[in-house]
Amino acid sequence: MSQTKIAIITGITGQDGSYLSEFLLSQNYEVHGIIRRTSTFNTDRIDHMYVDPHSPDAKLFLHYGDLTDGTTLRRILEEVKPIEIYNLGSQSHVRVSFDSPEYTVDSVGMGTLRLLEAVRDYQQRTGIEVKFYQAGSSEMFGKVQAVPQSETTPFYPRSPYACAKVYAHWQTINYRESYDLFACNGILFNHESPRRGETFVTRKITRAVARIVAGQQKKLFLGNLDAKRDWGYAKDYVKAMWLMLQQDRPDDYVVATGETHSIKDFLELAFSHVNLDWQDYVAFDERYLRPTEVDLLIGDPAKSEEKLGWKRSVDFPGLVQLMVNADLAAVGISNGNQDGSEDFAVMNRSSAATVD
Ligand code: NAP
Ligand code: F7E
Repeated sequence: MSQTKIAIITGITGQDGSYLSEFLLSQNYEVHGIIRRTSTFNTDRIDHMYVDPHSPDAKLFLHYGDLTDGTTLRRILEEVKPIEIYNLGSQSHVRVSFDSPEYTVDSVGMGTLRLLEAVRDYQQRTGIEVKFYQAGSSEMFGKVQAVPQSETTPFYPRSPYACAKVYAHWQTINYRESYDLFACNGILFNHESPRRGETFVTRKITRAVARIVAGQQKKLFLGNLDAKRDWGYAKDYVKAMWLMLQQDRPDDYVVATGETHSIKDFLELAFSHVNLDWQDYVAFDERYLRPTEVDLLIGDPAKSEEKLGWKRSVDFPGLVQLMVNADLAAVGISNGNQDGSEDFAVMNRSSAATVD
């Protein structure tokens, strides 16, 4: 009988953590997620997968922990004995990282170091290999030094978040080279979905479109509309994380679509999907500007496509449509297109408050 494959995911309650859990469960893994204790439930995105741990069918287990708490990370590693760790936990909002730089750097930078140290000690003591995935970001390219950006493009981070991700990136490489860890950096460009946090620009737009159609919102306040991003579908991107850990040798990979679009392009597609003109609804608010902006991101996915056999399944218009459709479903409007409807079941929480 083959041994159960066990994985730990930090950040399991986030967008990517939820899709990765679904994917690993579909590959017959036992999945252990690290969650933060909060005064209200923060498990909406994973509740549909959760089975009472007393049941013999349980394959998803949750442990309280935090990337700022190294002792607990070590304890969970010792208890769970994983073969793979996916480090997705982070304060991931770039604008917020300017407001809370110390906490951002602690969770993103030091958090990664704490986890790497735990893996190093566990592996050296037991001789058991634990493969490690680090959730790197296209934000590390910041003020871009080449177009498109690939694995060899120099970093120029432009936020506390991006600086911390660069630190985590190099620590991951350093642990690979110093201690022979199977540690990989995914350099993932923006990836979105109906499960995207409501304060990231894509979801803020698609949620506003649905609420405007439903008569629940009149205006959408945004910052810089000229920035360009390489946007893909999150469900596609978590497969690339897993593929990296299935290779013979650890390495670093860019995951992207190879296309770039502005916020205006996204607005145009999202509003026209419901026959509205975005210019009638969008207003400027300077509080959404950042002290330093990342103007243009476009990734070169050639290495991932060639070495991992990875390919995106959803194009830019398809992504916008499935996000708008899921948010329409969340306010009780069906436009006949079921794209994204399975995510409506997961994200059925249309708060009365306008979140921005
Ligand atoms: P997300 O939706 O913001 O989820 C972040 C997760 O990290 C949540 O589960 C959150 O828990 C958890 N977390 C936050 N602080 C933590 C801490 N101190 N200790 C432990 N867990 C903590 O982010 P995502 O979009 O899924 O992204 C996943 C990872 O990829 C992140 O590291 C992000 O920086 C990185 N990344 C994302 C993108 C993208 O476009 N989505 C691109 C490149 C890289 P709560 O639910 O309790 O808040
Ligand atoms: O901003 C502009 C904003 O917050 C995109 C994270 O997952 O991807 C994400 O970071 C652009 C920026 O994502 C608003 O100025 C305009 O130029 O959706 P975002 P991000 O900063 O690209 C990377 C890859 C990550 O790693 C991060 O974790 O949109 N923008 N008006 C706005 N952005 C927001 N949030 N809100 C606005 O009102």
